[in-house]
This record gives sequence, structure tokens and C-alpha cells, in this order.
Amino acid sequence: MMSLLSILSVKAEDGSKLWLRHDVLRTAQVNGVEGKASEILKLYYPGKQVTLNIDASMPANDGYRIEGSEDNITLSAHTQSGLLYGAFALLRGENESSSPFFDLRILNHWDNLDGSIERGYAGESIFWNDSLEIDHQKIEAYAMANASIGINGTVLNNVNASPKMLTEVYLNKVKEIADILRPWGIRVYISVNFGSPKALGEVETADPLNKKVRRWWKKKADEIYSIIPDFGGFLVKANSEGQPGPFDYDRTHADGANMLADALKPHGGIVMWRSFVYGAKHKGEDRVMQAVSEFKPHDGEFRDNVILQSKNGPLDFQPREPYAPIFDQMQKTSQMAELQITQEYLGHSHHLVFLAPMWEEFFSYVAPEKLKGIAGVANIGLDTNWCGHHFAQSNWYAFGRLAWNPKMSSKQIAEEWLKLTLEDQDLIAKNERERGNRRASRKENSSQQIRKTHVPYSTVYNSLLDMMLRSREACVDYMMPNGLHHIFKFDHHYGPQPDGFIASYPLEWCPVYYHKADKDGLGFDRTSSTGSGATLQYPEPYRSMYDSRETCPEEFLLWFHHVPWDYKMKSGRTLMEELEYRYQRGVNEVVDFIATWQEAKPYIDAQRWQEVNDKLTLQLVSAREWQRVCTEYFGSFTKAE
Ligand code: BDP
Repeated sequence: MMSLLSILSVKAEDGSKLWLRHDVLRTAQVNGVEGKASEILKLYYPGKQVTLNIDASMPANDGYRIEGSEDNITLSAHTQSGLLYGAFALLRGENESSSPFFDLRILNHWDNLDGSIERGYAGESIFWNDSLEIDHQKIEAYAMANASIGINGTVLNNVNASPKMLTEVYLNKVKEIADILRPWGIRVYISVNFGSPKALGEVETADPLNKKVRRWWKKKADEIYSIIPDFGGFLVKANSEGQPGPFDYDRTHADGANMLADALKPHGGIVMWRSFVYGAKHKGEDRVMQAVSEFKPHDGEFRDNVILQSKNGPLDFQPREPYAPIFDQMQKTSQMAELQITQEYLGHSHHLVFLAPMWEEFFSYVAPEKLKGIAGVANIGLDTNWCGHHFAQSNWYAFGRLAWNPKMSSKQIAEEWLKLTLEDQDLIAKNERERGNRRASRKENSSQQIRKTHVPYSTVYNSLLDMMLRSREACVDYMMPNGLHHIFKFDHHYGPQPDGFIASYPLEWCPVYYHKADKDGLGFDRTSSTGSGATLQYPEPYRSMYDSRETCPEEFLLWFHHVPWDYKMKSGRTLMEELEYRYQRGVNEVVDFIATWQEAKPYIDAQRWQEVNDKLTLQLVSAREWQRVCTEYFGSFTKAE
């Protein structure tokens, strides 16, 4: 089957086309999702006979069936979105039927209404700005990119939500955006501030059991659905990091979530209630335990249109964390996982870190079957290449593909992305020709000076793939090996600050709270016997495995144990030697990535090659800083009296 690659025109390569390197929306608008599917096929699948067919006997989801031969294909689906996803699958060169694992495949934008983005490293918001102007073309391109990887929902504003979001002016903007996204099968959701009725001055309280408050939210939901009939629902961060919530009125998370759920229920909307909480009810308890402490007692109390949304790890999007035990602990509550695509703790948009291996690791602990959906904190902004780093596009891509099929391997995803995004058949052919010519002329004239030959494309391709697949482990090594966590600089989270302590800050923001380095050793004791007992939140076999220093996987050792400096690791090295070894290994990896990128030069367009090369240089500087600062700081304890 003809693949997308052979029909692309790939000239100006500034990354703006993502993995869809063809002109977006060249034809007249066709309404409806079926319209988009046929439009895409006509445009990018020329000369093919594809019959589109809505088949009500198929399962009622967004899946599709591909039948027939190369030049006479029938694409069937139960829904119009299914046809659209099938059309994109054909463009990727796939010819197998498929259906999505999760019904909810949602991006979370942490975009503020003034256009800034919390933890965004790719420019300002594509949705919001002070002039309230919506760039239709941009948003349509965004919609198409999402549809091409199966994403079917998007939360348009930051979880630290402004109450203004619920005012008429902004809701009309949400409607405008929803109208652009709808033909691409994407629903809109918004983050809401729990205190809105009070903050907007419309009710004197935001108490979820107060009648006026409940009425206010019902009316608000009715108003939203009157202009956006397929509105998805609310995402809520409550009683977390200073946000208002039900605790302000002595009510529970269930009281708060259920009130919103009741308002949305008649319209079919959902509430995604976040479990990212610390420092409210259980202040002083080990931070990684607080979500379970707060939510477990309310398991079973939530309405059926409430979904508890939890980050993959119990702390906060670190380069490596054990999985969050809340996924096991809540057994009567619907749950979804929140992954962070934007690289807040993984080098921002300066570091090349392919995140699929991290998410694959998460799914190896938390069976996707336990989850209703998956949310990804977007890395998208107004930068020409959308994500700040060309390779960061692969993380947006990977999120979508995993939301469709969480059993896909990182390797499969990386291969797809590399082929769609970076390969330039003309350049490959040109270079292969040149290599051939050089070989021929060497044979004819052996005395001719042999110029350095290009590495063949197949070798380069394998190295690029390898680089992507190793990049997350490299990041763990040069930032926080062996279970170290949260030793970032305050506030911006780029770079190391292992000595970080500010008395006026919550202890949970201070690196020293997490690594607990002292003259005896390093690491957070979370064991049941002498530590915080966080291990007890895990079921067997993890509980016992993590609880004992001997059986705890070394990648989590300092997460669960306070370990003597001269402790013998499996490698035979002492703990301190092991850390030194890993920091060095991480740095070496980045050096190797740079060499790989040099080899790839002949095969990559000049602009993207140069931009990635510049970023790799920054990444190496940063990796070396991590290595130097951390080994010096931890080393100073081993030398102490
Ligand atoms: C932390 C971020 C902060 C977010 C918070 C959250 O530093 O900006 O608001 O998570 O997820 O990782 O609510």
C-alpha cells in the first residue's frame, strides 16, 4: 500500500507540519466528520478508490474496519470519527482494522487566559490572548494533528483555573473553538475554579452543599450546553496548591465533585476530579502518601460521571517514579491517568527525551484495563514547530498513539514518528546515489583521495531510533539516578539544586526533604518498619519488594530507602560510586546522541538539523551541570567526619 511518505511534498522543513508533512486544508470545507475523512483521502490518497461506510452493526466506538485490496478499499466505522481515524491509518500505510482502547483520549492545556502557559516551553497559548482573537487556521491545524493520532478531547485552560473562564465572554470563545474542533471529532472541556460562584460575586459562598451554589452550577451547565451541545465536562483541581475546594467549607472531595457531576449529568457531561493533593488535610504526612489518605475513605461515594484523575506517579511527574498506588486503592471509583507531555521535569524543550518508554513502564504496573481514559498535559504553543524542540513533537504523537493503543511499544511508536516526521526520500536517494558514485570512482581510480563516506541511511535510521529509545533513561541517569527525586531548582525546575531549602517554603518544595542526605547515607526511608510506611500503600508483590532494601529494584532504591554511603550495590560498587557511575553514563549518552546527530546530517533538512543540534549542545551543558553539582554535593557527605 502506498504510504504517506511517497505522496508528500517535503520542502520547507520548519517543523510546522509535524508528522503531517502535507499542505493542510487545501480544499473547500466539507462539513461533518465524514466530510473530513473523505476530504483527507481525496487529497492525500490520490488515485485510490475508497468507499466510506457507516456501519451501525459495528461496536459503538471510534474503531474502524479496513477491507478490500489496495485500489478498492472499503473503510467502515460505527461513528463518523471512526472514518476519520481510519482515513489517517490508511495514510500511515496501515491496512488493519482497529479500535481505540480508551474512550477518553484528552489533552490538558495548562493555558492561562492571558496567553501564558504554565510549564509551557513552546511559546504562548494557541487558544488565549488578551485580544481574545481566535486563529482559526492554527486551531484547525491543531485539530487535524490531534485527529490524526486519535485524540478526541481537549481541556482548553489551566487547572489553576481563572473564574473568568465561566463568564459569557470566555464561554463564547470556547464555543468558537468547539465549532472548529467538532468536525475533527474533538470535544472541548474546561478547567473550572471551584470557588467560581463566590469569586465572580454571584453567590456569597461556594459551599457545595449550599442550595444557591448548587443552583448556580446547574444554571451554568445549562448555559454552557445551550451553546455547546456536545461539551465534554469539567476538570477540577481543588484544595491543592492554594486552589479553593470543598475543604474550605468542611466538605469532602466527594461532596465537591458530586455537586458538579449533578449539574452536568442531565447533559451527559463528566467531571475529571484531580487527586494531585498535598498539604491540605494530611499536612506533615509523607507527600507521596497524601492522595491515598485523602481519597481512599471516599471510595464508593463518587457519582458515576466523576472520574478521578491521577498523575502516573505519587509525587509529581519526575523522570522516574514508582507508579501511584491510588490506582490500586480506589476500587469503586472510575479513574484516569494524567501523563505530562510537556517536559517540566525533563529538561523543558531543551532536552531530547522521548517519553514513550516512561509511559510504557507505567502501563507495565497499572493495567490499562483499570482506567477509563487518559489525559496528557500538552507541550503545545505558538512556536513554529509547536513544541519548542523538533523531537518533542514525538511526545505529543506518542501520547495520542498510546491513548489509542496503550499496548503499542515505544519502538513501534518511535519508528512511525521518525518515518513520518524526519525522513526525506529525496535526500536519502541523493545521498545513497552519491555513496554509490564514490564507491564506483574509488574502484576506477584507487589513488584518488578517499573522501569520508556517508554512513548509509539504514545505519543512521537505527541510530536515531536507538537514540530516542535510550533518551529517557539517559535523562534519569544524568538527573536523578537510583530513585532520587525532586532535587530541581526551585520554581522553574530546570537544573539541579540538591542543597535546596527555603525556610518560608512548604517543605514539600525543598529538595533536601526528598533526598535526606546526611553523614550516614542518602534517600527517603518509606519502609514500614523505620520509615513513613508509603510501601504499605502498595499491594503485593510490590509492598514486600519495595519494603526491603535487598529486594527493592535499584532504580527505586533511594525512593524507598535511606541507604549508607558505602552500601554495596549489585554492581559491586558502593552507593556513592554507583551514583558517580550513573551520572557519567548519562552524560556519555548525550555525547553519543550528538555523534548520532552528526551522522544524520546529510539526511536531514538544514533547518531542523541545525535547530536540533543547537538543542543537543544545550542538553550536554545541562547534563554536565547535573553531574557536577550532584556528585559534588553528595560526595561532600561521604567526606564528612
Ligand atoms: C506541578 C506544577 C504546577 C502544576 C501542578 C499541578 O509544577 O505548575 O500546577 O503540578 O499539576 O507539577 O497541579
